[in-house]
Amino acid sequence: MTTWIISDLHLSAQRPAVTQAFLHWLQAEVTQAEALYILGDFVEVWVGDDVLEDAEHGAEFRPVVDALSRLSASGVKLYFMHGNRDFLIGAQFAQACGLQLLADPTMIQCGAKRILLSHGDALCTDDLAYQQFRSQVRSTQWQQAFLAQSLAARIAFAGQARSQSTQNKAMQPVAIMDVNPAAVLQLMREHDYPEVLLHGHTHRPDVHTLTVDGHACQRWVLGDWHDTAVVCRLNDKAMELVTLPLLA
Ligand code: LP5
Ligand code: MN
Repeated sequence: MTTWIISDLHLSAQRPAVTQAFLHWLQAEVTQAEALYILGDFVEVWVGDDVLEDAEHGAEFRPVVDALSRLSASGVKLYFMHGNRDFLIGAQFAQACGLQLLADPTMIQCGAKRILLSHGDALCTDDLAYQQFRSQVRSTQWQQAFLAQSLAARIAFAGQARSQSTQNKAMQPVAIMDVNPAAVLQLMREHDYPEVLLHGHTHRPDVHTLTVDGHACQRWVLGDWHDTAVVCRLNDKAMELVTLPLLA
């Protein structure tokens, strides 16, 4: 049986073709699968699960929620890990979709292979401004205060945060926005040298080989869903990155 691992879809009403491609792919491939792991940045921005109940803003997510819920009910196991755009996805969204929320990182086992899953943003330790923002917005206190605000206010804050992030990224060297090699080694060490670390976030799909304290390891990086998507297909015999054509 096949397991699929995806990340960085950035689903939004601004790019309906990507949502359509995702829904089509679920139907064509994932209905036959054992499990689907979504490793964050599933949506472009998430400001709280009450969006689902909002007549204006919830409608765009309904087809996706319904499709995932049907898949889950049919027996496909669905897992979700937060990214830096959707760390506010909570129990209500997870329940509506039939998803199980995962901590970052989470280890899975495929045959003899141990695979450590992560979104990847926590590994970008050279990006000090981002790491400071991350520790602030991942705190329970900050999240409670943010979620207590009106939906309109949260959407406005998210818009400002997106503009500021786009400006910041344009000004800093691209190397800063990749994973830090020492942070990767440390994570592998802490998790007893899994054969594979698999993450998204950087949108730089590739397979890197490395040696950590004498252990042969690999770092697999998923791609985002833009003109194409780069996802991971996994079964007892093979693990591969697969490129999906998205836009006709
Ligand atoms: O996301 P991306 O690819 O542009 O860049 C990320 C890092 N940026 C972020 C910020 C998000 O894009 C913002 C949207 C998240 C919305 C979540 C819910 C609402 C929260 C509202 C918060 C107020 O993750 C970027 C990294 C890059 O990846 C590569 O790794 O470099 O990090 C930064 O740019 C660091 C900045 O410091 C982020 C600053 C955000 C500004 C927040 C204040 C705005 C609110 C103003 C209120 C008066
Ligand atoms: Mn990300």
